[in-house]
Amino acid sequence: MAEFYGNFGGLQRTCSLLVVVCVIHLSVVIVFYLRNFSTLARIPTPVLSLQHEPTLAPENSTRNSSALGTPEVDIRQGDNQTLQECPETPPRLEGPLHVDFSEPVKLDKLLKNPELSLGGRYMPSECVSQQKVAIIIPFRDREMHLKYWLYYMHPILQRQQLDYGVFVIEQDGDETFNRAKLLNVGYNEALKEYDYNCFVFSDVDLIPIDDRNLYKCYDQPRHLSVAMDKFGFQLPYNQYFGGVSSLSKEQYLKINGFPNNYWGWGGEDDDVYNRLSFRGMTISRPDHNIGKCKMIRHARDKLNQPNPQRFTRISRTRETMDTDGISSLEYSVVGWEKTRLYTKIVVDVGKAPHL
Ligand code: UDH
Ligand code: MN
Repeated sequence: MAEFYGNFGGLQRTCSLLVVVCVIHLSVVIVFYLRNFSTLARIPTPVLSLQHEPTLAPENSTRNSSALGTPEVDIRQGDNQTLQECPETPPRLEGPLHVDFSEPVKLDKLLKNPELSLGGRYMPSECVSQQKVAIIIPFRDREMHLKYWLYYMHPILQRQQLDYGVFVIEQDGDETFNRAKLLNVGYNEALKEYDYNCFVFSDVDLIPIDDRNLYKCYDQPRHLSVAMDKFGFQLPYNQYFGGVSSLSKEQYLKINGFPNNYWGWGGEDDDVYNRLSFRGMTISRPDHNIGKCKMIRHARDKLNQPNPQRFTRISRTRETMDTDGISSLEYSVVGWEKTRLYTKIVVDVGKAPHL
């Protein structure tokens, strides 16, 4: 009997110990849960803020708080490191740049840049970008131009603290070139990769010569290449929207994307301009000095002769825009290539219908 009570006492002690351990465990779990919950609740939601045109605020001006007055943080870097939203004016911009196409350039240093990841992806490690920017380049047989573009643009885009990816959309085959359709393909393919909310459409041969020309989206569609050297650093005409432009996802969808039926050179950018104005939007542009850019000199490509239909097509944008665009886009992907500097997607976009 004594032995039984002795054993019973031992059992009671073990049980009490077990209960104490359980209570401690539960408390630790609850404390951890509450801590994580309050951290998660502070992660900024990835919405595109297009409310403010950036003003050239003094350098190093930072936006430390969100609209609610609480600091915006990201726990991407680990438990102890929190990140602020990137400032409206990136602090490391240099202003006017030296851009020269007479000397060949080497990409070896860029290719070793540990901050670039496969597919030409970058996000600043020092802050959380306000937008996710897909840069779309229509492309065929311009390897040398692409090399210059990558050489000059990656450092600029990084100084601009953008969360970006570079998509080179190459038209396969020998049919007439179709720039706007390639841009639609780029929009569609980029969204399969990441939750992009801003799209910059750039010719492969255009480089800004001032890094204050931010490759991001604004509260109105943005024309970025406003003062090209080939037009004597002037806008050729007020409605000009060619070269480099940016549209938020919302702005792009509002116009049903770009037209798919402009084969050959010219007119597609004017069609896009018409679409924007028919949907009540206006064009946002950088200051003339900041918007200066250089185009690599080149001859007209053999398979991109001026499109004789362009004038009639431009005059019919209002009737065609709802049925011709991202809603009617058809193509097939022929191949892929991902390097540290870009994602290249080779596509069959079909051919111009014979008249
Ligand atoms: N593009 C290609 N491959 C082509 C055609 C066009 O990659 O075969 C892309 C490229 O991104 C290019 C863009 O489409 O930058 C626009 O085409 P473009 O550069 O030919 O257009 P741009 O208005 O040139 O610059 C017009 C011809 C200039 C001839 C001047 C002769 N003095
Ligand atoms: Mn060109």
